[in-house]
This record gives sequence, structure tokens and C-alpha cells, in this order.
Amino acid sequence: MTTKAPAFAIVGRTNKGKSSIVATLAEDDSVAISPRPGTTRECHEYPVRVDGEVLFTLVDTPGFEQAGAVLAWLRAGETSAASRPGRVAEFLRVHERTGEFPEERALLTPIMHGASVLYVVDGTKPYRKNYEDEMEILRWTGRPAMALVNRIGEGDFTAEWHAALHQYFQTVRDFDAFHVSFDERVRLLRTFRELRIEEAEAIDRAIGALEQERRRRREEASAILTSLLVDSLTFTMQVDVEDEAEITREKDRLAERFHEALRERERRARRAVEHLYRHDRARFVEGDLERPELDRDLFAKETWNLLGLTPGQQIFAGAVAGATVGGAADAVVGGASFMTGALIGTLAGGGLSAYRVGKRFAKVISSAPGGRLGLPKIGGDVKSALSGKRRFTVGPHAQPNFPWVLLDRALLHYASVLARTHARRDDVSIGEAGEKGPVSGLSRETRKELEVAFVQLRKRHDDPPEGARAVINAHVRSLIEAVERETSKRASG
Ligand SMILES: Nc1nc2c(ncn2[C@@H]2O[C@H](COP(=O)(O)OP(=O)(O)O)[C@@H](O)[C@H]2O)c(=O)[nH]1
Ligand SMILES: [Mg+2]
Repeated sequence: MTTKAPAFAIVGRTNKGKSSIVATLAEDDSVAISPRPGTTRECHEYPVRVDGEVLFTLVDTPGFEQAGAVLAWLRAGETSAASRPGRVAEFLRVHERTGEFPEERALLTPIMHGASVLYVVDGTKPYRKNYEDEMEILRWTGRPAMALVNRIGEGDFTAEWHAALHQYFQTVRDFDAFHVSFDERVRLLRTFRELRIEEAEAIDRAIGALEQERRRRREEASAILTSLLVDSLTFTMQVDVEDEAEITREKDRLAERFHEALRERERRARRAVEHLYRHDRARFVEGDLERPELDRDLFAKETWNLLGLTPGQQIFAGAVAGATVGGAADAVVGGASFMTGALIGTLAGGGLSAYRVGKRFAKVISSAPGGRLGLPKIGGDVKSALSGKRRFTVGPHAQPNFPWVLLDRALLHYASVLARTHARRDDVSIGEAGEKGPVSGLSRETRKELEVAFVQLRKRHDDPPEGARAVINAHVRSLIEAVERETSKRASG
């Protein structure tokens, strides 16, 4: 069964945020939005699809330009209220020939073809009587209609707008094209379901598909973040050298290469999350422009401090090894029962650098098994075997806080992607100055479980245990859900 997907025409004067609302609702940042009054004379259709199926269509329209003259023309031939929609149709026919009133003809056409109406005003500008002409014209079409009071500037004339709009529209909503949550999009559809009971089935299907898409995105985002953590924690680099002294000489260069590979993983994960939410154009940058942006990467000290990992807290990740430094960390992770011999063995050394953020990135942990490669071993390199070089493994990253910083940054980025509406065209800043990352609010129990998984992964980086991945995935998913709840609260608050 294929019924026609519902259509919504977004109408109003120019520069009231019509295109912004279309962009937001369609999750389409290619919609043309201009700070100056636009000159578009055509409608643009934006189908909203999930899995290829068109759920509904949004029609961006030119602004009203000559509503007074159009209404006068309509009234001149009116016989009764019953004749009004017919009179609007007649208006379109007659003026197609003369070419007059291009904007009004363009915006009325989709409505007369069955689109429901979303009438947009700017609640930060005063209400004026001359808006009544266009509202009256919309009423004449006889179509279901809702008014949205958008907010573009600073003023607040919402109350008078509501008083006026309620006389023309069944439903009036405050709406902010720059901060629209998923729940608000769904609420808007639900309202139209009431206004257009013939389309209830199609709208139910659309809501169902959007909700399914939200769940799918949540699952995929969890998978992306989990893989980022697992891959970064188990990442190693093989280096073949003549002798150990070469490793020492090359230390800085190796460190840079190693860090760069990890940064690249983080960048790729971010692009994947942005793509999931159809934000392929926006540029997401670290916030707080006072500090040089390049310093604010994964390994910058400021980054770690910014996430609320003060020196006192920083050791919570390295707490197990911290016990070898001093007892202070013990309370954070949960005491001696947690410190099995194996874990202490793994972290000793790495954990000692907990305070020296970003310096000791990785240790050269060992030469390949067997030292000098006489015969190619599994994964061995023939050339190096023949030349008698020694193979060293760099990594995995030994800094205990590293996975926590990575996770925190990923969640802050996720939150900024989620909060971003497709109406905006400026850069997005990730995290606000001084804002603590989601990780700092984790329960001790969760920290402990995650830390155990992190330790296991680093230890068995050659063959990462599935159990550890599953633990991380489960916690990442709940963190993502928490971020979603928080974002939704902020958007409507
Ligand atoms: N701050 C803010 N600006 C908005 C909002 N909606 C639209 N604008 C701005 O208002 C201007 C006109 O928006 P646009 O969507 O092109 O209006 P249209 O002419 O009615 O399609 C643009 O500069 C938008 O960025 C909003 O919700 N908040
Ligand atoms: Mg526009």
C-alpha cells in the first residue's frame, strides 16, 4: 500500500525563520538560509526519508509580499464562506496567466494541493495588524494549520502574538529553530495527526520510523565510540631498528607518529558520528577560542583539565597503580579488593605517569618475542629478519587516564552533534569552557567496571577480550542515553 506522504508547507513573511525550520525538521543543512530578506520566488520540497521511504515532505515557500492586494482580490468575488477555497483556486488560475503575485501564487499552490500549513512568525518582533491579511488568506484555503512562534532576536512579544494567532489557528506553538529536540519534532507531528485525522495512519508510520531511526543511531553511535576506545587502547606500532639506541634517538618522532595515529582514529570516529546525524557540513571545533585550537587536542594538558580531571581526580583512572605511589587513590576506585596482583603488574610503570599528562605517551614495551628475529615468526617481517634488525612494539598507550579522556571527549562531541540543529550555519564548539565532561559524574561502580575493561584491553591488546568490549559498549550506550536526555532537557528548557 502506498498512500501519498503528508506534506507541510512552511509559510510566513520573509526572514521569519521558515527555511530554518524546514532545515531543522528535515535534518537538511543544504536548505538555503539567509540573514537578509530573501528573494526566492519558488517553493523547494524537502522529503524526509527513513530507509528510503518518504515519511513526509516539507515545502519551503517564498514569503508573503502582497497579502493585502491578494485578499482584496479574493474578497471581491466572495459569495459565502463555502466558496472561499474555490475562490483561492480561482486566484491561482487567473494570475498564472497574468504573472502577477508570484510569491503568493507559489506559496498557495502546495497548500491547495493538500499540504497542511505551518505558519511562522518571529515572536521577538511586535505583532502588527497587517499580518491579519496573510492569516486570513491562509484561513480561506480551509487547510489544517498550525502557527509557530519562532525567536530570532532579543525582544519578547510572544504574549500578543499568541493572543492574535489563536484567533486564526487551531494550534499555536513556541518554537526555536536553533534548539529543537527530537521530542519536539515528534510532538509537532502528533499535533498534525489530531488536525488531520485522514492522515493519522501515515503520520503514525512517520513517527514510528523516526523513533526507530533514533534507536538505530543510538546503537551505531555506541558501536562507533566503543570501537574507538577498543582500537585506541589496543593500538600498537611495530618498529624495526638496528639497535636499541636507535629507539632512544627516534623517541620523539615515534611518539609523534603514535599520537598522530590515535588522533586520526578520534577524527574518524567523530566524522562517523556527525554523518550518522546528517551533519556532514558543519565544522565541530573545540570550544573556548582563547586558547590556541591546536593545543586543545587529545594530548593537550588543557584538554585534560577542561574535562574536570583535576590532578586529584586524574588518578582515579590510574588508581590501581596509584597504590604503588601512595594510598591516596585507593578511595576513588574502591579499595584493596579491586587490586588483584595481575592488575598491579600491568599498570605499574604506566600508572606512575598519571600526573605527567601527555608526556609519557607510551613505553617501548618489549622487543618481539625471541628478540633478534632469526626466522620469521608469525607476523614477522622477512626483510627485517634478513637484515637482522630488531623489532619493537610501541604501545599500547600507557597513560592510565587516556581512555577516560578519550571517552569524555567523545561524549562531549556526541552531545554537541545532538544539540546541533540543521538550521545553523556557524561552527559548532564542543563543550563549554569549564564544563565538566560526562565522565566526571560516573558512579564509582561504573568507573570500576570500565577501568577493569580498559586494563584488560591494554593487557591483551593482541587479542582483545570480547567481554571487555561488551562491558564498554553497555556503559557507552547508557552514557549516550544520558547525554540524549540532557540535550532534550536543555532544548526545551
Ligand atoms: N537566533 C536565531 N536565529 C534564527 C532562528 N531562525 C532563523 N534565524 C535567523 O533568521 C534569518 C532568516 O532565517 P530564514 O530561515 O532564512 O528565514 P526565511 O526567510 O523565513 O526563510 C537567518 O539569519 C537565520 O539564521 C532562530 O530560531 N534563532
Ligand atoms: Mg527562506
